[in-house]
Amino acid sequence: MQGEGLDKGGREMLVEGEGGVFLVPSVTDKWREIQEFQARSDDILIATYPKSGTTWVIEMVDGIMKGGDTSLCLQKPSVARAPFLELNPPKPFPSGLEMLQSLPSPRLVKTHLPFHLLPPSFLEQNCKMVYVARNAKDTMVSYYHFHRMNKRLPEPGQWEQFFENFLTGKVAWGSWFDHVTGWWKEKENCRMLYLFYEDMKENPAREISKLAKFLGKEIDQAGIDRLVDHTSFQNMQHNPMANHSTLPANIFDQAVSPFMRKGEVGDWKNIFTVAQNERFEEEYNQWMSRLSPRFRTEL
Ligand code: PPS
Repeated sequence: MQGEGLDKGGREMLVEGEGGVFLVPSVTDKWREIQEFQARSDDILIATYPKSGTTWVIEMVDGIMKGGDTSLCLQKPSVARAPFLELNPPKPFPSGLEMLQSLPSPRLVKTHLPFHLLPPSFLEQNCKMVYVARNAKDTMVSYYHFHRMNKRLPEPGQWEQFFENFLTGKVAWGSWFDHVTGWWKEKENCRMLYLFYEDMKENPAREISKLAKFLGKEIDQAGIDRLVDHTSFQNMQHNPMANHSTLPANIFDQAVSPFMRKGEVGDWKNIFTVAQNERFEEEYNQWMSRLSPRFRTEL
């Protein structure tokens, strides 16, 4: 994806992909290859809606898979330890598919795809899947700032415009509502651990223990303590192997907004107006039902 589907500033434009889900052309151009991806039975899929704690949970899972030896997590950037399945950046950067091909097992695979658009081999191979969901209000704010700094994503416009686009699913990877409920509905039908960002914030040691159990790894208390420390916001913020500072500014302009921005629950209160909050609640109640996952927007 070098020139087509880009706006004048070199940002990708939104396109309607499979099943009406909005994506970016660099992803839809590779759709067949993505769908034909051959998962291995010991792959661990880490799935999220964008800005829900992906990088954070990758660091936890990687540390657990390395037996709690966090020094081993410092050898490569996050994107090389858990390649992003559908990422297809301009050359010379390798695509997620290329990176995954050369990665030894057991691989960590990152995706933002909705459950129904997963390559079928993940289910055929009965892979373990970790899904992290974050409350929509904080996700929306984080995604807005990410659009400002990620020079490949579509132009976000003013906050008011982005707010509407997010609520109506007109953002890359589609509707937050469809995403979190789509994965939730499937959690008993496959080997999935469904986690919440807010729970990770509240008690990271508890969530790391849950992850270790799910992944079949025994980590002693000292290992859990090390992982809690290694994956704290402050430490990840200063860790070049986790904070994406290895990417050039023409992709992630961290001077506009750092990737590790605030890492809080409830930051939405600093930007939502009263009217936006009412509009949000109205939309939320239409989409979410008694059977949907429950979210906390403050701790
Ligand atoms: S991406 O681009 O979709 O993969 O982004 P993702 O990693 O899912 O989400 C980025 C947000 O997660 C926050 N983050 C953390 N919060 C708390 N603790 C830790 N350790 C942590 N690591 C990342 C990050 O700051 C982004 O949220 P905001 O609200 O923008 O700060």
